[in-house]
Amino acid sequence: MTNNRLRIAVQKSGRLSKESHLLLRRCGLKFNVDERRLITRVDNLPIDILQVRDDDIPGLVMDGVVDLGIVGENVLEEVELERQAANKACQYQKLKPLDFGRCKLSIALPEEFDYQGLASLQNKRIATTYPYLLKRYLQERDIEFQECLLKGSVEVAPRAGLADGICDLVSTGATLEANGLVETQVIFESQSAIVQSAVTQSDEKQALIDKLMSRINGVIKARE
Ligand code: PRT
Ligand code: ZN
Repeated sequence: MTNNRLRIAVQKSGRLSKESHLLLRRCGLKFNVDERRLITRVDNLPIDILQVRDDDIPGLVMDGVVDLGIVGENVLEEVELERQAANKACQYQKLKPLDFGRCKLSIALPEEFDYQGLASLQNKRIATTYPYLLKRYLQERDIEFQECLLKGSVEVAPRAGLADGICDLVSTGATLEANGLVETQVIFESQSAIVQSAVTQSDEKQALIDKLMSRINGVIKARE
């Protein structure tokens, strides 16, 4: 299977989609997105844009299925830790943080929880979509915890009696507040980033990546 066109994976629909498309357009890429299609061809350069779930982007980059990906550092590091644990390829090169999609991954507890520092979390059950990042953080601090893995509705787990607290993404804090939760510990600060596969590129593809990155640097500089 050979492919001479550069492949970039971006989130299909979600918080990072619009900004990802905007950035690529500001770099001079001309394309029309059809959300129903997996692949969007760029009209004026040998580049294909792959539209996928954000969770799939790190793996596609690490397996060398795509050359570049735009994804949140939270998802990137979680998948990296997960693949490390499973002895799967987890190499990639972070080319640049992109200054959008900023958020924190934080531990939050019910208002009535008597929190006296991290030791209060010993053996508590914590609901999260990010078990590896949470485990790394708490293990480094000698705190044992019980897992409650949820891909959605994490913020309602304490009230539903499923967990003592949560570890979830926070931006404005409105979701925590609406659910009677208090942010007690930031464990990871995130923004989106553009990453490159570690699998050897052809010289032509590398030259195109270099050209794209110099344009991205220009776009970001102009914004500052
Ligand atoms: O369908 P797909 O799997 O691609 O999308 P998704 O639903 O998994 O992801 P999406 O679109 O919600 O988020 C994509 C990325 O945006 C995340 O991986 C982060 O890198 C980044 N991001 C930035 C956020 C937030 N801010 C954010 N606030 N992702 C999610 N949230 C959620 C959070 O989980 C919580 O439910 O928003 C809620 C909290 O927001 P506040 O403002 O109330 O604090
Ligand atoms: Zn997702």
